[in-house]
Amino acid sequence: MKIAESDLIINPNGSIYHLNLLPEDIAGHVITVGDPDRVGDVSKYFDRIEYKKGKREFITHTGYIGKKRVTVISTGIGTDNIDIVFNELDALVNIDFATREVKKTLTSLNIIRVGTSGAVQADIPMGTILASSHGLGMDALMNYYISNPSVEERDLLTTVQSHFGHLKNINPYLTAADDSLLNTIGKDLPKGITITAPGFYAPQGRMVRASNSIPNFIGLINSFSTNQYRITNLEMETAGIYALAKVLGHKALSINAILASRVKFEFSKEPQKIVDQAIRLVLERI
Ligand code: R1P
Repeated sequence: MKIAESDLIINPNGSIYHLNLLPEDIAGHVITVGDPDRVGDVSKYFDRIEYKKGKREFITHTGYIGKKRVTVISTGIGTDNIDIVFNELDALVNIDFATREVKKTLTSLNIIRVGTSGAVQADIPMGTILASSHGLGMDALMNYYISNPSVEERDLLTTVQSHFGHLKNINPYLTAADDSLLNTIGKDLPKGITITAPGFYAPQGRMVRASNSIPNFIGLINSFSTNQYRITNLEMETAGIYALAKVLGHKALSINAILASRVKFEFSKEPQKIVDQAIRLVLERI
């Protein structure tokens, strides 16, 4: 079935609408970062940079580490941007732009987020590099897609929901990391459920001047635990990445550089160093 020109917008030069990329521009290994400036912090470790492209907050460098071709792309902040980046990355590899039809043989990308995050558990110090075992979304993205959670994902979400109780109109969703990436790139890293918020301030329990509608949100989050899992950290993309990757048939893992402790009320004095350690760890293991 032909995908409409209004649904999949291709620029006059054959590139996809927001990312400004051609199908051949994408490598099988894709690193996503939030901050456009972090793209160069990753690609400076490439042995060779093939090209640099960009539009809006979506900056892309593709190059080689040895013989491995790697793409690094910035998503900007939030799961609304993850919607754009993941649909367009998928279209670049799985839709024939000439016929506007889904290809017969689908490609599954390995997608690794290297992002920053705040810990919600006292025993996770700043400087920790943490792999998200699951993404728990408090945003609305997955209200718009049909997903097919596993029994384990459904059960864990039910347990989370009964812990949280009724939170206004929030409809959480939960997706596991890709097992093979979690057990290779994330093998020896601390792991936990990453909670993804649709904002930085009240949606992450911060109080500056406005009054928050959920009292002691961090306490509610960090008091959740099962025999196997607890919520370890907060950020703004992981749940959308895990859920959309699964819907579209890609593998995803989120690696978090812990820059803040939300329970000790601290922020790192050396954020760049911690992010650099996370970048180098991922590039060595990819
Ligand atoms: C908020 O400051 C941003 O930082 C975190 C959050 O997920 C959000 O995108 O990640 P990045 O540093 O990867 O952007």
